[in-house]
Amino acid sequence: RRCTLIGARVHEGTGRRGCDMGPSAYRAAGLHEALRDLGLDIRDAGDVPVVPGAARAHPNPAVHDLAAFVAWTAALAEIAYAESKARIPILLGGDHSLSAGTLSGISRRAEREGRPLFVLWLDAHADFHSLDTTTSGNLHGVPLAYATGRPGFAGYLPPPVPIPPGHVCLMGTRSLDPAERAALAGTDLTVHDMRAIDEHGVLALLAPFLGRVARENGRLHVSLDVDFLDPSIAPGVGTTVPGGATFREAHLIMEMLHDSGLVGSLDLVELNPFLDERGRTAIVMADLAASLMGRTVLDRPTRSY
Ligand code: DIR
Ligand code: MN
Ligand code: MN
Ligand code: MN
Repeated sequence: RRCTLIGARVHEGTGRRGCDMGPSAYRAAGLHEALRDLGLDIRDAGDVPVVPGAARAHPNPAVHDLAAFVAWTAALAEIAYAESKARIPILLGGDHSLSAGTLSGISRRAEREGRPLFVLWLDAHADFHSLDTTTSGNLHGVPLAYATGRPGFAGYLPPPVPIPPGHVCLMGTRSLDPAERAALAGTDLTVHDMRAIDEHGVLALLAPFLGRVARENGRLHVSLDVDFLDPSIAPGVGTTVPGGATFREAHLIMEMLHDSGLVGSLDLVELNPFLDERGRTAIVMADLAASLMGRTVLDRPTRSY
């Protein structure tokens, strides 16, 4: 299998500085070497150069750094589309606003392949605001709404090939704003909140979704936000929320994803090295990526769900 690491030093989508150091931290944590040691053909494309255009205003006064968001989305959509033709792009963030770009590029690729695109969103949050509903104005809170074609982006970003909300599965959810909760209620997105993980475990929740992606010959995109994890194991993120996934819950998800053979692209987002403790969050995230790409303790027969 072949993958490409793509650094996306976007930080404008959050309220705190430091996410722009994410790609360097993953490299320092040995992500490239860990994947190479799995026998993967791995290429580092370096950091995508993006220069935001002139500032853009929005009727919602909370919205900030819209010009940066527009520029990053366009640039990352291009590279995600190109790199997903024959390789697995791994986006090294950078805040979660970058996923608006990844998902645009990958959904265009999936359409071109004639395959349905499915998305697994591992996050404490739903990132389901539109430009009109965000109250923080932090655009890391909007990428999933944009990619699923919700209204509220016209005139600012090009319309993406919309991902059907029914093809999206959220896991780890534990912080929703009222407008997101209302918007989610009107869709058929699958939301497995932390309570569902407590009650059923990740295996029982994830297996049916992977089974469906396999049956429909889908392409799967995984977006892993650092705050999916419990802050006790992953402190290096600007929006920690208590009660997150454990180390083993997260690894089991990655191991199942590897076994499924379905993952075609991956975002590692929201790492803030400035808030991290001696790189430990970067190392946890790099280890999770290695699990997803096939690192195991024992060899097991490939499993289908
Ligand atoms: C909140 C927080 N829903 C917002 N979102 C975060 O600002 O829109 N997403 N932290 O990762
Ligand atoms: Mn997020
Ligand atoms: Mn989050
Ligand atoms: Mn369908």
